[in-house]
Amino acid sequence: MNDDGILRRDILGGGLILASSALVSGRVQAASLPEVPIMRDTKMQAPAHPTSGPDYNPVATLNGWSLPFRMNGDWKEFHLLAEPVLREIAPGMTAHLWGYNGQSPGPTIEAVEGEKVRIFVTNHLPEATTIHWHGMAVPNGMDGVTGLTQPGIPSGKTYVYEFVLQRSGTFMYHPHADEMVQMAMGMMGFFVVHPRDPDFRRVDRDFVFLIGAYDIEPGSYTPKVNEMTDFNIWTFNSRVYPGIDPLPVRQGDKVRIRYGNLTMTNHPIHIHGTRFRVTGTDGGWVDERASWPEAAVDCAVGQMRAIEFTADNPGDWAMHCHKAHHTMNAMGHQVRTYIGADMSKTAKAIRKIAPGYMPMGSTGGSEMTAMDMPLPENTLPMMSGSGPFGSIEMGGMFTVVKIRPDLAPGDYTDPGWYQHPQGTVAYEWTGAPLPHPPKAG
Ligand SMILES: [Cu+2]
Repeated sequence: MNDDGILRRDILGGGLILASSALVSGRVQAASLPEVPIMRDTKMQAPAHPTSGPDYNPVATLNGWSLPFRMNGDWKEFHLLAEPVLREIAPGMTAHLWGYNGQSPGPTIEAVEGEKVRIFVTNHLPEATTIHWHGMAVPNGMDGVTGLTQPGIPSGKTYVYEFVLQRSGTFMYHPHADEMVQMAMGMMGFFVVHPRDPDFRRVDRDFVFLIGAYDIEPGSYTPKVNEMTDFNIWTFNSRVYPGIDPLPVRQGDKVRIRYGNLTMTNHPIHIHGTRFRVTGTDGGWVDERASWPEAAVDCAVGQMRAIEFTADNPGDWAMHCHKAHHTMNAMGHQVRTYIGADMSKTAKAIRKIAPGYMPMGSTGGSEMTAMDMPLPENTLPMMSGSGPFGSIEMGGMFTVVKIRPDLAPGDYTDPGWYQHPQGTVAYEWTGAPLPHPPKAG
């Protein structure tokens, strides 16, 4: 118990996170606040089946976790703590964000269609906040819009939201209070309402993540909250590649991936090596006969998409936003293009007045990854991450779906790099070359 009267409990990574649901239950506790579970581990916590309340197939949150709950009679009770957090964006860079229960985004809330939920929200931010339950049919006074449906929750106070989950699907939560600032600081989370019948649209693995964007100047720690278009940190769950968890999948598994977009622009999410079907939106499940095939699907601002596929093709398959600038970290967009230009004389002249000056690649951008340029404190190279064949030349919204025949059911540990069967990797032509190879530079 802290001096503010709130019981916090740090949940250690790797544990069974729903264990606390059994800790406190029954009407005896009706008058007390549920404890506030806190997570600081940045690795995905393996999905844990509920030990109380109705059964469901839990989701896996990339670089995140699901919020433990307690049953109080037939009410499922959660406690969200809005607070400043430290979020490692990727090894080498940490940001000062605002979030919930130790992290940005906040923990995923999971419950079941028809359940009564009671969500305590304590505000430890320096200003008022609320929570809006995006996409959910709640009583109007539970909708969380400051001034319209409730007063803002003042700093230091706790408000209670109570509603019945009307339909299953994929939802989000975020503040509707000083929205531009609070969302630019990372306040958001997923709310998954599972179907009453656990066999309805059942899959073997169900991943969730939120798409976010920040403008954090190299060398600084806090996002510039007034930025409208020129962001430099493009994230899945407030992480960038190579800090984003891979998605380990067992060959033959039915896989669902759900994502929501709370940035200022749209993000076409693309997965290599498979085609998937779009099976859900903010509006609910897409009727199976109406779901449509895609290999990339755009997610507009304030939308969610659920996609599904059968993992029949083993390998390491890239999954990324298809906007090329969104798979880069901390890049300056004012840099001039010198492809095809001989910059050696110019660079020499400029170095006389600006020692260390280096023009951006005259053979393209890849040489930037090889150049190990000195970086200011607390930032990341534009592109990084090395794979079995060298630099992956990616950052930002990029990760890998790792489909393996030998993965155990329910095993979410990173299986390492794919071992390609002999004769299945692109190879160099060693016969007679073209007579005039292109000249570099
Ligand atoms: Cu994007």
